Amino acid sequence: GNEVVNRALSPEELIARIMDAEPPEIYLMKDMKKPFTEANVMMSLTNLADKELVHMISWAKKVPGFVELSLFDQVHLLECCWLEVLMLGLMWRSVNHPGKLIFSPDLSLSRDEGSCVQGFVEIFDMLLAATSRFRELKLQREEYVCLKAMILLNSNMCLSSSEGGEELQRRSKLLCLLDSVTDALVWAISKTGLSFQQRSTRLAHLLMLLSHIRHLSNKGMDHLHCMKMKKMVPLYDLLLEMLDAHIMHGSRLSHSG
Ligand code: AOE
Repeated sequence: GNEVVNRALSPEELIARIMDAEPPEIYLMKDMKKPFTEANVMMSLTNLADKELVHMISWAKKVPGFVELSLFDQVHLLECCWLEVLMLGLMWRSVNHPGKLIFSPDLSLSRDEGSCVQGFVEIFDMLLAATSRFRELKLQREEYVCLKAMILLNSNMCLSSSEGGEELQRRSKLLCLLDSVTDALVWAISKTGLSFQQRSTRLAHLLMLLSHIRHLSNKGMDHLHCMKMKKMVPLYDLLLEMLDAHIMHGSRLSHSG
C-alpha cells in the first residue's frame, strides 16, 4: 500500500508533490475603509479561516500517504492541527513584512490595528516573534512546505501509542510517513550548501519553532473559546461543533498527563 508508494518517492519528488498541494491565496474582497472594530476584524478573520479550512482539507488529501491512513486518523489529525497549519501559513505570508500579519492579500494588520480585539495583542506579538525568527533563518519555500506537512502528521502522536496490535500498525504507518517528510526536510536543508554541523543546527532551529507554533495554537484556541463565549464569532453550527470537539480532546489529553 502506501509504504511502497512512499519508499518509491524520493525526497525531491515528495517536495514537488507537497509544493503542488499548496492552497491558493484567499482574497476577502472586503471594503477596507471599514473601521477595524472588534466585531469587524473577528468577522473577517472567521470568514477567512472558514475558506482556508476548505482548502486545508484538499491540501491534506494531497500530502502523499495521508488518504491511505484510516478515516479516523485523517479526521483526528486535522482536528488537532488546523490552527497550527493556519498559523504557519500566516507566518509564511508575513515573513517579508516585519511588524505586520498578512492574513490575506487584502487584509493585513499591524500590531496596533490588532489591539482592537480583546486578548489579540498577546497572540499577535507571539505570531510576530515566530515570524521574525523564520525571517532570521531565511526560511525557504521547500522547508516551509515540509514543516507544514510535519505539523499535520505529528499532531496527535500520543493518541494511539498505548493500544493493541492494529493500533500499533496504524501508528507505524503514520511514523513511516513522518519519516519520509523528515527525509525531505533534511534534503531541502542540504540544498542550501551548509556544512554538516550547520545543517544539523538549522534542522534543530526549524523543528524547535514547531513547539512555539503548538503553543501559539493552544493560546489561539483559548482566545477563540473566549470570543465564542462573548458571542463575537459568528461560527456556523458545524464549525462550532468542531471547535468544541477540539477543546474536548485538548482537555482529555491534559487529564491523561
Ligand atoms: C491564523 C491564520 C489564518 O490564516 C487565519 C486566522 C484567522 C483567525 C485567527 C488566527 C488565524 C490567528 C489567531 C487568532 C485567530 C482569531 C483569534 C486568535 C488571531 O487569537 C482564526 C479564526 C478561526 C475561526 C474559527 C473556525 C472554527 C474552525 C473549527 C475547525 C475544526 O475544529 N475542525 C475540526 C475543522 C478542521 C478542518 C481542517
